[in-house]
Amino acid sequence: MTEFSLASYANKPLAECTELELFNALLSLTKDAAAEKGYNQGKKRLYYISAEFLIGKLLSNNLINLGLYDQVRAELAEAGRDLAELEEFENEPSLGNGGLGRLAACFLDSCATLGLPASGVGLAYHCGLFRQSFDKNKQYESPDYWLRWGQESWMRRTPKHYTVNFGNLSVTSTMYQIDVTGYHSQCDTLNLFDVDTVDERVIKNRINFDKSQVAKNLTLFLYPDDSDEAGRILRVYQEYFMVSNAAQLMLDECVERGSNLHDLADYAAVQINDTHPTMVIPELIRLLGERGIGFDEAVQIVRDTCAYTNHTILAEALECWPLSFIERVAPQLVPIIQQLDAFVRGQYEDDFVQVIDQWQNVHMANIDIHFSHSVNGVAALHTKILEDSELAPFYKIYPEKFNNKTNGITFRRWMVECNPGLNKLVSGKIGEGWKTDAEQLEQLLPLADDPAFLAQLDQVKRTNKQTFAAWLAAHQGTVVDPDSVFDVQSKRLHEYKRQQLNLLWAIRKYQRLQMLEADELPKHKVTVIFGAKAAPAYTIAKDIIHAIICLGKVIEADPVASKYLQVVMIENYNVTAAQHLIPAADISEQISLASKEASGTSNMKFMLNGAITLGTMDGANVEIAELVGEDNIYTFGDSSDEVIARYKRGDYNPRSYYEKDEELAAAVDFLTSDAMLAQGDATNLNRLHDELLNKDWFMTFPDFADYCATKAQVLKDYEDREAWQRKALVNISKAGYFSSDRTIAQYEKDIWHLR
Ligand code: B1H
Repeated sequence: MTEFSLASYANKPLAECTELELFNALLSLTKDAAAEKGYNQGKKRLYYISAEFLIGKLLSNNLINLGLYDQVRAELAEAGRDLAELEEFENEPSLGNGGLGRLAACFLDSCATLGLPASGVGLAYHCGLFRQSFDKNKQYESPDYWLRWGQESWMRRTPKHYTVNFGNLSVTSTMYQIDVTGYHSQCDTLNLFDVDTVDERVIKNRINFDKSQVAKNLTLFLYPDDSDEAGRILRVYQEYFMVSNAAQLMLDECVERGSNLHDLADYAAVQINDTHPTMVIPELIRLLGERGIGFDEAVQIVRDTCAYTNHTILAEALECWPLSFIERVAPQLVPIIQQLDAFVRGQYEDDFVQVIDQWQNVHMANIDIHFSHSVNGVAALHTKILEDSELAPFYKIYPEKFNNKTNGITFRRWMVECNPGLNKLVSGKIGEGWKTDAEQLEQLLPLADDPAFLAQLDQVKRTNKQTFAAWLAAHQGTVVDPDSVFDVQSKRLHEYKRQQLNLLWAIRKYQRLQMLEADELPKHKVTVIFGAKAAPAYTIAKDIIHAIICLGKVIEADPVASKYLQVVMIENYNVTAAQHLIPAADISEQISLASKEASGTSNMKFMLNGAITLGTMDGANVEIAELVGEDNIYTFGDSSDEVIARYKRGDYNPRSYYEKDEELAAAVDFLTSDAMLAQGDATNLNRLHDELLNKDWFMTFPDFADYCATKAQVLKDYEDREAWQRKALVNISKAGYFSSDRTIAQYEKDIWHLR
């Protein structure tokens, strides 16, 4: 084992280095240390293909996983330098939108740690998810140039190039690699493809995107969901570019490892992360054909190799591309997709399961389900809904393909790295074993009756709240009170996630505060903290952000209410912000409309960090509730069965709730009150008001009363600090199930069989 010393990677004394010089020295050091650990290898390899890998900052994560964190920090400190300063300096690679992308990153961490030979395969976006800024209480987007500042060196350019043929042009790709360090284990790699012709100067004149510019645009941007029409075809180009590279890489590597291609499934497992990589199926069939394998056998080989994960039941997220798009982007796939369609038509009559519909649209998920050997949902309830309703006709045909893999998170990033105080407290009691065997956290359970330990837990939370408050003040100049209750909802802004329900609660709370007598005022101030980006073209989501920020200003200006309530919106919420925020949270808001949130993963992160869930029985909340028991979680609202039945009946009328519940009506109407209009824009506020009153597609009104009553109970219970920390302790000790190590072990055992 080499002794790694940072000083030997800098060409001057550490004390005299610029931040860039120090950062680059750290990069070289971690790369060498990773190379020395070596890479997981084996006959069969996993190719996890995903349009998103939301890896977040890598510096501390790599140092921790390589076992170098303490040593490097000490060496820096000796030279009067601070690792935290370099953590700030690093740009976050935001190569994903939200949970789906972050899940892919957690999975790679767990694969490496478990010693599974795995490659992530995706795109080297020049700009990650847009940067969000607020101006006039509204969201603005700007390009995220994460590769500036010398950080490109996390990505190593490799000599691997492939030719990808589009209908109207042919491009040469370059593969870049990022080391995925496992925790005290060997490494895996994340392979990201790019083309050298991409031209960042295109950004200025993007408005008139024209297809002759594909070579300049291809990997420029990560696509935010709900993007505009004009960008949709570029998305198909991206997808084909991604999977063609993935397929070529995989076939090359498998042949190198000894495959004759007929036995491909003994050499490779492909996990298709949502429908974005679906074209890998026809592409593999095509490439196997070029290498002399007949269609029927190729279909069977590909089916044995590929597995598909579904991440959502929202209809608008299920990809469906006009065949004419594919004709333009990858005409060579069209006859194959037509053959797959004919194959299905020959066997099944049901329109629902066809590959190409009567309007010549290609249903990507249908290709995945017919031509892979495994279809999984991401939480128990989600998988059940897929089987019983959403994909029921498929479940009837292929019951053996369906399985559940409840999501997980890596505890190395989501506790060891982001919550050093809790890490120390926990490890001091039960040792370090839980970091790779998360169920060991259960050993904390007996401490539920140890008031001294609960007090220490309280102290850790209090310190984290202070640290977060300092970060927020530096980050955006917002001051929050660490003695208040931190009530947090952070996730992408989407109507189904129902930030608007929380917003209505905050309005109601504000209205009540205005009516209370001095002796009735609450003990603890509540700080409602939101963190959320809205897709640039998602109008109502942006209206909700606008309303939240406006409400924050209204309350701030009120001398009495502002002592008891604050509403804050974090600017540019990303993985980095999450790592600051989650350890500081008291309440974890997981209030999606039941049946709509496939799993959620922030719910797991909050739980692990000792926040108490206030949530609907949706996604993985259901499993959290089962694990911690009803005393240690607050649930409310209609069940998924009730919601699904109400959608089926089609008789939901928000006005009937509005007319029956005066407080609800007052809260809704406050959106367009003079106080709000003085802060905000009438167009946005009126639109949101009307949307809720006339549509409320995600049914906030039926859950409003129960949500308010439950939240009142949460805040009441918060006053008994010891009882509260007991709940927190139970949550932490039961979080082990949600380690992505467990999830990955199940994928390995049930689907991949790499070993
Ligand atoms: C999830 C997406 C998603 N499900 C389309 N689906 C996208 C779909 O850019 N697009 O086109 C981007 C993302 N993301 C999330 O996956 C679920 O909503 C969460 O509930 C789940 O926890 C997460 C990981 O499984």
